[in-house]
Amino acid sequence: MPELPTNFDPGIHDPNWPAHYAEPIATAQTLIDSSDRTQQSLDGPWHFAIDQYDTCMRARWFIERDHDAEGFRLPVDFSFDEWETVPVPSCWNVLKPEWFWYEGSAVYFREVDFLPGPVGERQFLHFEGANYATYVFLNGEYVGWHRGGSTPFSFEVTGRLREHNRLLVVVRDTRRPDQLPMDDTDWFNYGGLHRGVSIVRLPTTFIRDVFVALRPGSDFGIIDVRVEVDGEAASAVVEIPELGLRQGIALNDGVGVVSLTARPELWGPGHPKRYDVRVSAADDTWSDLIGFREIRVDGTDILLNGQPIMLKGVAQHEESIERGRSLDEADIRLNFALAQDLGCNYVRLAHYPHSRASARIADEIGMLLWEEVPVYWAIDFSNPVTIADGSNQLTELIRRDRNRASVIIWSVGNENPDTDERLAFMSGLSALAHKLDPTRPTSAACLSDPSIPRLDDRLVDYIDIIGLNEYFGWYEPDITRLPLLFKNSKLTKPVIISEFGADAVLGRHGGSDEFFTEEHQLALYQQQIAVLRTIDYVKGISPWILYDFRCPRRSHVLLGYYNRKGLVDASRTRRKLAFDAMKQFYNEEHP
Ligand code: GCB
Repeated sequence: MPELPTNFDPGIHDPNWPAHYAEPIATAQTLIDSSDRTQQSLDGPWHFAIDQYDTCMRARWFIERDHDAEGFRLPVDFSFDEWETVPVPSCWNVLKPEWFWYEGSAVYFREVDFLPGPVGERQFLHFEGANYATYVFLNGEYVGWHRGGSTPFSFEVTGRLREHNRLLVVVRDTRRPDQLPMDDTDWFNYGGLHRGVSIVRLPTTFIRDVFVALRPGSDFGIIDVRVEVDGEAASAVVEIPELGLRQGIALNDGVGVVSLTARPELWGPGHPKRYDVRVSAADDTWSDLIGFREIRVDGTDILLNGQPIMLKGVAQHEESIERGRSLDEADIRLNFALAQDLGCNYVRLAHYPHSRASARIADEIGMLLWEEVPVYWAIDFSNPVTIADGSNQLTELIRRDRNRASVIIWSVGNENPDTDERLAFMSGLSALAHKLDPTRPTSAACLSDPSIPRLDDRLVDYIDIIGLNEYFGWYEPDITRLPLLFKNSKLTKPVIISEFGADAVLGRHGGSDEFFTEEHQLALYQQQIAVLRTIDYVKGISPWILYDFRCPRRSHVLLGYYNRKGLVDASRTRRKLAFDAMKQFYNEEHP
């Protein structure tokens, strides 16, 4: 290594500054189940500044060095305490017009008062979701970072909190080809601390994770429980009082499993019954409301609680025009209410993990869900960093939501080119999902070869349910070729039409052959429905998409940087003509 020149200033001359922050990294292994814990919320106003040149991390602002070794005052480029404030959670893009298109780094700062808890208490800084890379600094020290824009992560900060703390967080949403999603997507890249932040306070020995599920194939009679404890404990206890169950679990290296014989009322749309489940170990207790149901595939059928089900669905992004990706509870309930009005029993949450609250509310109202990781289009499938990131995001999602009865499918990606590298990557993710959760099928939204047309994606052999995106009548103009797709594809697994659709500008009317009109979208829906209803292995449909969403790729004057394939407009209040056509179809009798 050549010697550094004597005038080398690491704050401005070091091209390798990111390497100084490579460790520690928060992963699914360090994740805590924070769902029902004592938390000190850190939501609310945080000081905020855009940091386009990453100066905070290059020049180590977080140290807050404002005097030199001789005690002379130094000029500094930041003023954390005087910066304007923004609410957390939020996406910076929607807070000020000049931040709308900004992509890059931004710095968040706040003071945190902390009252020490009982002796032995452990504290974790917990983030529900921040897009994309998040770097955390506490009281002048680097705590660690996380990558992935939609899943939760935590850092243990036991012993590092004082009565008054200075907490600084850098969030960077630069799009890059090696990330998930990659630099090219069909949705808006919202940046920031878009979900909540908290300090989770736990005893010395605590329950890190619990997985509770009805065992598939057990005649609805066995509940499997897996408990993971951090710290010294030889056993745990699980209770489901309403079922009269209380059972000890021996722990081995902190992990224990037990099978309970029970006859729970089965959860499902129309009967979203949930049970209070409690686990205790040492001084810690954990509880959750959990529904018990079985989802499995039999030939070309999808069986919910043993009965074939037709998934009447719709796809949706996580977006509000006012709040970006920071949906509040009312937003989530409104979206599900729209889907229910459409006649849906199922929603595809595309193309990345939506918030934890989504699946909780779906559990409560009896809505079935497809959850997905952002393995979208042509990500860097052979890059070991991308592979690790993909596996980690999937693991964080599954660990967060595998107790949710509403979630019936883990999707490992969307519309990817059928290369060897992609097959290895995505078959690996499907296997990982099965390993972390043997109770749910996997899927992916596959692309057909439109020239034949035929679906012969090799990934089909590695997933349980075939997702199929097809745009006959739109990107493939000749809709009369749609039946050929099904005739030519030899499919022996259940198929969900994970997307079809057409753009229509709300209030734009014209002939059924005139692009971007409501009549054209309506005609396409009618033609699609006429074909799809005849294909016996189509066991689910989720048209693209419930409501219009922002999209920087769509500069057509009629689209105005929105994808307008919604059945409802972006305000989520006004329906287009095709809404009723789909609703009518869904309201017919289906098995
Ligand atoms: C697709 C993608 C989706 C796009 C949609 C479209 O196939 O999966 O993300 O938004 O098409 O509108 O082109």
